[in-house]
Amino acid sequence: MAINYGDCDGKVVGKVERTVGLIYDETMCKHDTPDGEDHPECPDRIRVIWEKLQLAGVSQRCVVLGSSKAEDKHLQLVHTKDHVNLVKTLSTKQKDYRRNKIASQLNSIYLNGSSSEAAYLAAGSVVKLAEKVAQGELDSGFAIVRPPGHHAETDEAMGFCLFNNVAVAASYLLNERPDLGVNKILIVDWDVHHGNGTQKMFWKDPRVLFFSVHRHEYGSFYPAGDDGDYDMVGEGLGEGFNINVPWDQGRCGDADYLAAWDHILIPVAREFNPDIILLSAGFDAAIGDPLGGCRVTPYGYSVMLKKLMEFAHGKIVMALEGGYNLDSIAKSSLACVEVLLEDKEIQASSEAYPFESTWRVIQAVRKRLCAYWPSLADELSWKLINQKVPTPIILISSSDSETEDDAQGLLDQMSKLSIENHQVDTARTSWRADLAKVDVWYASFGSNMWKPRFLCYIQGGLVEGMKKACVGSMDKSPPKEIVWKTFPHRLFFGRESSPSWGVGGVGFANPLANHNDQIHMCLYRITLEQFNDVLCQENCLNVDTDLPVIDLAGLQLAENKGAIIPEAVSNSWYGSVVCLGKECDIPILTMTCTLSVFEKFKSGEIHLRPPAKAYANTFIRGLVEGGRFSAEEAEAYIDKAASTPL
Ligand code: X5A
Ligand code: ZN
Repeated sequence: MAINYGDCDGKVVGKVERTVGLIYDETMCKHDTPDGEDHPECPDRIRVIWEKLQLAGVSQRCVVLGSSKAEDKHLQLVHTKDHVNLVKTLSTKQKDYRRNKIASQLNSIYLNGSSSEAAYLAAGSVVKLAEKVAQGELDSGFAIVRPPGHHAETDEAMGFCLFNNVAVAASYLLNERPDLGVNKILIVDWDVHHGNGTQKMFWKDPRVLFFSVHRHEYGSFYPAGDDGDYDMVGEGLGEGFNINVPWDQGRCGDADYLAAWDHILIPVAREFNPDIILLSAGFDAAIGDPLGGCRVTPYGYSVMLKKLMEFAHGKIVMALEGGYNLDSIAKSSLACVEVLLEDKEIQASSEAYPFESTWRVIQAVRKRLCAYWPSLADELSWKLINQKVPTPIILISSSDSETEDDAQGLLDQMSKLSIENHQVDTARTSWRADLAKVDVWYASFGSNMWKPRFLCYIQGGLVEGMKKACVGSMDKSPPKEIVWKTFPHRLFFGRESSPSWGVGGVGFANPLANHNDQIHMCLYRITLEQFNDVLCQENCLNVDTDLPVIDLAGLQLAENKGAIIPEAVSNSWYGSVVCLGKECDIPILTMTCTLSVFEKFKSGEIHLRPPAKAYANTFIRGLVEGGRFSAEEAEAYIDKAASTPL
């Protein structure tokens, strides 16, 4: 350890600077999109971090190490031979089209001639750093690597990740280096996405305590599904050694993350007493991140890291995962390395308090895990969770959006805004109560005509053929009545693919009536609250919104005008709510594309396309079970709609 002496009130005080390793290699910047297209996971991510550390004079105080290629036998500790070979043979000699084909069969992956080399360097560098920290040559370190790793599964690349860098390093220490005496590893994953790959790799392994805090939103946030939920606690000997903190909304910030630290992670880490900590350090929960929609500040990251330094004698290996706002990730990284160097006194406290939903999640996690970790057993005090909430609400889209918000701009906004949180909270709960009192007919004309599929939107879940589970409505009561009706609108199929059904068109109705056409619809009597939740799910929006997409005034307007385009869905696939009339004095609503999008279908600017097989099957089942059609008639109806030009 290097010791700096500073002068303080005439007395000489010793300040210990810890030995911090950094790994950065420009070669990892060569992994890029094959066609030069923009992508959030871009080469500049690691460049800006490295430049920031240099400019701040911080890298100069660290031990800078060269990168190193992972060995196949180490990769195979967590990956299959086939997967390692696949990545290995993405060599420069192969033609782009072959790589593009491989990439297109994977979820959120691009590949070029340098991807293989970068992936080997990313994994190898984390292994190297972990080894040096474990053996005491370094106190801690940061591997500034890409591609990231935590989504990579044993046998599959996904979510911008090729090899699971952190998992390879953990497995290397445990299985290949008994001499280093690492028997227990805590992996902390603060990337905004769930570390699905890492979770699975150590699912039954009590030597690895995996902790991931991430946006989950009932399974709708990437990587989607139930894996990231808090009841996924591990199995067999590993039961209790997997901890997920699944946020059910975006916008979480320092206060929310620190509450998860103070009331889950830190007490558990104290009980587990790790020999080393590996940190899946994605910075996409940072304020201003275009994918994350959360608001963690560099200060927040530095406190979270500082709190981890009380364990394992401060042996912490940070590995970069996600993080897509270049400015945010550079600042957050700098704040973290400064903490590793131990030259930052952290005392500033945040003004904000956690969201109510944050306490709900934390309490659920504690309850689920207290059998394994006694320190989680106590009920949190009423006083703690009912602290006044002075955090201003910023009305920005917090979804997986492509817009890049300037972090400083947001901070400025935050300090100016002073909307009382409880006003919004009240609005949020009361719109549901109000709209739950009003019934509408939801007229479905696609796969929703099959009741079990429609029920996914009410009760959550999925039916055969669907690629992704639905969240369901907040009100899970089934429809009160079902009737079938025929309307004078055109049915057609278009767009390339859908999240639910994969490649193939999905059904639309022309927004305007046309007396030459007929569309068969299944009408479900549900509440206007449920209709809102269906509308959100059809448009890939979060159902847990502060305001309804269509309120009573909107319903009135739709009845009067025949159709409305609610602001929140105006740019989505089903951007138009059409009123088809009334049945028993209850308005009949359907959702379809807007008129302007319909014009684009007509002109060919947006493609018509026959439905995906699984989608068409569901559609047919609905029509047949509705009792009006034979399977042949249903098929003919679809074929005609799919083959007749608009
Ligand atoms: C490492 C990471 C995110 C993938 C998002 C895909 N991956 N939509 O942040
Ligand atoms: Zn991420």
